[in-house]
Amino acid sequence: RPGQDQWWRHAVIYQIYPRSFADARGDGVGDLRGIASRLDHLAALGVDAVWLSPFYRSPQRDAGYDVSDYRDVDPRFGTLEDADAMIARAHELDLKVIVDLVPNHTSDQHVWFQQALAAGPGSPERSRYIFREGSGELGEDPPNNWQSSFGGSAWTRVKARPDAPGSAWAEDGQWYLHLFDSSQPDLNWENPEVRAELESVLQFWLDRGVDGFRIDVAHGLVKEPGLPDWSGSVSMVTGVDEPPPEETQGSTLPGTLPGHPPMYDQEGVHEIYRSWRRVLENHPGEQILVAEAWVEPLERLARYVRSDEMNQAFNFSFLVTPWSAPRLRTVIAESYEVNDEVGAPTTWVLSNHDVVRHASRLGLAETGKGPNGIGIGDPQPDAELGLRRARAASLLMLGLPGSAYIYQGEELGLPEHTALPDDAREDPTFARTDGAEKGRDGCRVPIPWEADAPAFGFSPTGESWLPQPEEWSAYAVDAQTGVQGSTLEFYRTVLRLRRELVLGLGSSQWEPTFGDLASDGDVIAVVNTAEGREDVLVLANLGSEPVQLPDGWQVKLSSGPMSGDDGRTVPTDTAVWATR
Ligand code: ISL
Repeated sequence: RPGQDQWWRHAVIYQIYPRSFADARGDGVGDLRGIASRLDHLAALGVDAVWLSPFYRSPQRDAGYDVSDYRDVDPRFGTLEDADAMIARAHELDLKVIVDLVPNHTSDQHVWFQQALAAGPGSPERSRYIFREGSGELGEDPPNNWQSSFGGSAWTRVKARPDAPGSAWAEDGQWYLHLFDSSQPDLNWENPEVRAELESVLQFWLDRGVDGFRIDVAHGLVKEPGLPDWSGSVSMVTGVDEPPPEETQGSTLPGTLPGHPPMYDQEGVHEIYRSWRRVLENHPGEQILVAEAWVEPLERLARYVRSDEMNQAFNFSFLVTPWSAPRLRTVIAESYEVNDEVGAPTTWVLSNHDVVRHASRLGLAETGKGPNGIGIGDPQPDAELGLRRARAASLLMLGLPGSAYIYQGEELGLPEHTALPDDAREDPTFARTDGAEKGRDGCRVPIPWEADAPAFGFSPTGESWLPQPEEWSAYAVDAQTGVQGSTLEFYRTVLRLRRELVLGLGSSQWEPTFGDLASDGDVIAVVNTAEGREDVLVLANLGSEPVQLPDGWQVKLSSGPMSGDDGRTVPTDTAVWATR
């Protein structure tokens, strides 16, 4: 089958959030040795690859997305030797390893930023970042009105060094740009030194044997020249209905589009990734680049995925779509359409470390809101409804051709922790919005492994950097193992069948039997077909009425109990795989 040798075209990739996966050393923070010791769980689960959020040296102001040394492991997570051992263990288990690369910004503790502060305005050291004079008569206002994704201005003024009042630092008064926390200064990608350095970091991890990179904020590296004011939204780059003019397609010049945010999705980013793809291609084996880019519409996102650019991009359009059959059908159809054009598979994703876990998100009465900081807490999600829909959504996603991402704990049906005490929260969003946004800690709570152990087996000492809810013993891996109908056993079966049937590699068509239902109603019905194996009907009932499985199809697997005398009725909020 074409592409079968290209593992990433159909891979199921499991996201590990290192600080919350497994803590071998007992300090309450997960680490690389902990990960290595638990990889057999993932092999048994049946995934093809793992992606690890950053474990590099970092002051952890944004949980490691603030890197102070790209070529070292943070002591909280272990050592470079631990990283090597973890990669080796994964490969022994036939699991690929994708690491996170954070090229948009460094930590303010990175030696480059420290040098930039010391060297002062106009220096080559400052030109690795985006320093500007302030506006207003005395430069006392930020250079423009850009807002940080975490709240507040995207600019911070260089402060006087406390031990040297009146020093050159106090005088220079420049501001630096940070699209995220003030501890995450944005790099200047116009500077060739920045480009060379990050390519060398890619090479460093390729040489350590990794199989790919997830590129953080891949749409953010290049900014529109002049840094013009912007008052639109930046949570997802939208509003670009027109493809860019022909002459800017594939050009290396930053393109300016009307209604397009000046800090995201500029044309100039594509040249960077083409260059990276060449770095990967010059390395033996088949490593991949995955774009984390909150870009809509899907046509625009697909421009990151090309044979000479990224291999994949997270399909966040799918993730943010509420529980509505017509809307999901549209996104699914468009996902195939735009990706077919570039000859790449689409991806599917429902949860990650930045969004409310889908077992809770889908249990919210109001489903129209965005994924970040949605009204969790008010009203509280309906846990039972959320889990039922989450299992249905996962069965739908994993039955569709393309690669799929799952986030640690979703295989356990873990909900969002909605009752974290405020003083336990670490996400900078919470402080930067004065608590108006609760932040992303609720999806980052350490994993329960053993129902009866301290910290549910996350850590041998019972420590846990975020408190785990008491009722999580029921979600523990050991409590679900071997239990028929548990979410964990459900995922294991799903992934085994997906592999056996090679569902990731098929092509898809809407099931004609459903006629109007499939095109207008509350049912999503897709037939996943591929030469040399049986067709699989993937059907999800999102409506409030049960529906009958069409004639000629036999149930292979369902996300919840089927009903009807003959077991051929698909209840509401349930999905099913069926074969003829
Ligand atoms: O505002 C956004 C862009 O349009 C965000 O959606 C942004 O793309 C997203 O928050 C990026 O997230 C990633 O980078 C952050 C980090 O905090 C997240 O954990 C990471 O996934 C900064 O490195």
